[in-house]
Parts: sequence; structure tokens; C-alpha cells
Amino acid sequence: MERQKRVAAIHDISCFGKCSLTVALPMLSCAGIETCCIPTAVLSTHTGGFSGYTYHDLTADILPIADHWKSQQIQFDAVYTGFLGSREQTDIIGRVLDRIAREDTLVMVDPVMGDDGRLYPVFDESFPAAMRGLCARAHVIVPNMTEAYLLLDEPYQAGPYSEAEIDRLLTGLSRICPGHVVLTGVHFDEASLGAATMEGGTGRREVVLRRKVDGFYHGTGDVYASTLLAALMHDFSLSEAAGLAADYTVLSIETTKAMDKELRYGVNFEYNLPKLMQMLKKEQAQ
Ligand code: PXL
Repeated sequence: MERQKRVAAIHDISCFGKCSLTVALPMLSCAGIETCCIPTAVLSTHTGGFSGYTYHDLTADILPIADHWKSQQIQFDAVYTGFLGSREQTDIIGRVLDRIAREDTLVMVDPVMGDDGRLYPVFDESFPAAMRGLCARAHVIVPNMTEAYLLLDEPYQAGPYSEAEIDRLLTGLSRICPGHVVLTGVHFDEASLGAATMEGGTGRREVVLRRKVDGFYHGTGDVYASTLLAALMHDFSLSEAAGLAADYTVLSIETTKAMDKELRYGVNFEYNLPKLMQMLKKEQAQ
């Protein structure tokens, strides 16, 4: 039997609303990957669409957890970061990587900062620069369009985009992250939506597009990024993984839409998990 891969997922726990760790843990486990976690904060709900949520910052716990793991020689195939509770946490995650990432550990940073042209209100203006520093240590970054413009310190532009603009963004992001770039929310018209990928090293670029499903569903970025990492851990190429993640995200949105649930409650990513297991079997995907 093949060795089981192990990932450390570093995100918040939003106790209600399906995003960050409550998406990453079940999805990666379903993909057969041992998924350990460092919670960055505990919130009663995510911040998108609920008022009065509780927020408990866990900054002080992050390094002691990593120190303990290091003392126990626990090794990771990947470290996957998402929503970080504060600017300070971006520096701390760098120190976590010094402790738990081997040379061959894949570091994937989802630079969760905003959506729809806006920085999430929990972050101040200095946050994107700090996130840029963390992206410099990543082998893969997965920004959405809002996060791409924030990382590049440019004003947000809404789509549809030209191919030249997507190319320009990829080039800019590749100066921030030496590894692979997977830019989500790419669309050239209103009918389709997908991701543009740029491989670190070769600079090879591809665009994967899928039919657009209307409506803004919360947590789709986490479903996309978790599927992307699952596929990379199963040795799919970057563009194959980007395509598989798009397929699974569309499937989750379509399932949610059919159930007529509140958009802020998150997507029903659970229903199709048995299908995800099949999609990740490489021999069937080809
Ligand atoms: O899905 C990204 C995310 C993660 N964690 C928290 C959030 C959000 C997006 O709003 O509020 C707490």
C-alpha cells in the first residue's frame, strides 16, 4: 500500500457556515490524506453575512503547537494555510514553516483576504503587504481576483477580463510567489468562470473554464483550494488539479442550488464527496 500523505492545515475554525477548517479537514480526509490542523482563531460563524459573531484569537497557540510537533519529529507532505487571524500571524506562519516544512514539503498559501473587490472588514490596510511576505515562501498560491489586486497593490477591477489582463496579473503574481500561481475567478464573458494557472519554473500558462453557475455562494474558495491540494497530493499536474477543483466546486454549487439554501450557510460540498474519491483516482480521470 502507498504511504499515506500528511498535511497541516492552518486556518480558522468558523463553527457555523462551512469554510476554512470545517471544509479543509473533511475534504482532505476524504481524499485519503491525514489532515492535522493548527486553528488560527475560533469564530461562532464566518464573517461573511452574519453579524455579532464571536472571535477568539489563537495567535499565542500557533508556535507552541509547531514546536511540539517539531520535538516529536512529525513530518508533513504539505502545509496549507488559509484565513489568518491577524497581521502578526503571517510572520508567525513563516516561523511555523521553519519548524515543520522539510525541503520537499509543498507549501500552499491561500491568501484569504477579501472578495468582490473588498478586503474583509477584520483586516486593516497593512494586511495585504504582510500576506505578500508569506506568499514569497509558497510553492503554490491560490488568490481570487480581489486578492490578486490586493497582493499587487493595485485597485480592483471587476470582470469580464481580457486575456492580456489575466496574463499581466499572472506575471505580477509570479514575481511575488516563486512557485505556481492558480488565479481563481477568471472570466472572459458572463457564461463561464474558472482559473488561470502559471507553473513556477517553466512559466507555462493555462486557463481552465467551466460553465458559470449564478449566485455568490460562501466558502467556494475553500472548496476550490482544498480540492486543488487534494489533487496535487494525488500527483495531478497543476492544470489538471485546477480543472478538477473547478469541476468539484461547480458540482457543490449545483447541489446547493438545487436545495435552495441560504447562500451564507455555505455550499453542500458533502453530498458529492464519494464522487470526489472517484475523481481523484488518476487512472479513471484519464
Ligand atoms: O472562506 C474564507 C473565510 C474563512 N474564514 C473566515 C471568513 C472567511 C470569509 O469570509 O470570514 C472567518
